[in-house]
Amino acid sequence: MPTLYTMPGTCSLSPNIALAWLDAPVEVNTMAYGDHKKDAYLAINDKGKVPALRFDDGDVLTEAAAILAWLGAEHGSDTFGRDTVLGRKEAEALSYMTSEVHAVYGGHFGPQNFAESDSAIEEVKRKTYEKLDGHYKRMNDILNENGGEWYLGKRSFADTFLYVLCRWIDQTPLSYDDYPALKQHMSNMEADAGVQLALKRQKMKPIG
Ligand SMILES: N[C@@H](CCC(=O)N[C@@H](CS)C(=O)NCC(=O)O)C(=O)O
Repeated sequence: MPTLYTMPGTCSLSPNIALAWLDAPVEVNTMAYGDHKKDAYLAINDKGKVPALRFDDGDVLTEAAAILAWLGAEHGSDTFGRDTVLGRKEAEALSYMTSEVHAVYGGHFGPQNFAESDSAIEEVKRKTYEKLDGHYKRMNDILNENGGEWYLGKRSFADTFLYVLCRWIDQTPLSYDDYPALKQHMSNMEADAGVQLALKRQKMKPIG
């Protein structure tokens, strides 16, 4: 059986929720924070990041959007990863969330990777929160335009990654009050049995 490697608090929660929704035969290995930089895991994913999906033959798939695409193709029904309008929009949303929105969080989690002096680091952080605010407003609008329950109007893997991104708002100076549809989406997700199972497997608690 393939193994999904996760760590508490991380974006690997997204494929973990997807596994729960599909009831897919994949084992979840939740590592302690720090194990992702140890030799045993670096031999699996030399990027030292989660998620990673290791297959029985030793092949490893990294990148959340790619893992979700594989899950949809291998274990999904008509709503996950198929060539429908929803499937196309799901791929678009996941690319946007992982490569645009998640990437901006580099300026929050590691501003020292972008600047050296204290004042420059402060500037990086200020610009990071400005950019994130723009992304959250855009996602809040999209959610509203699609009826407010699911990001694309119907449940998709985009909801799993949106939930991860919304949890992180809590760690920034941004306020949930500015994104009411996203706040409601978080509560809806936390009422879902699959989300609750994934949180438990990843040693995390609901926050909405
Ligand atoms: N582009 C990757 C990003 C993966 C990533 O940044 N994972 C974070 C957790 S959300 C991580 O493992 N960080 C640990 C580190 O960089 O030390 C993806 O979409 O899967």
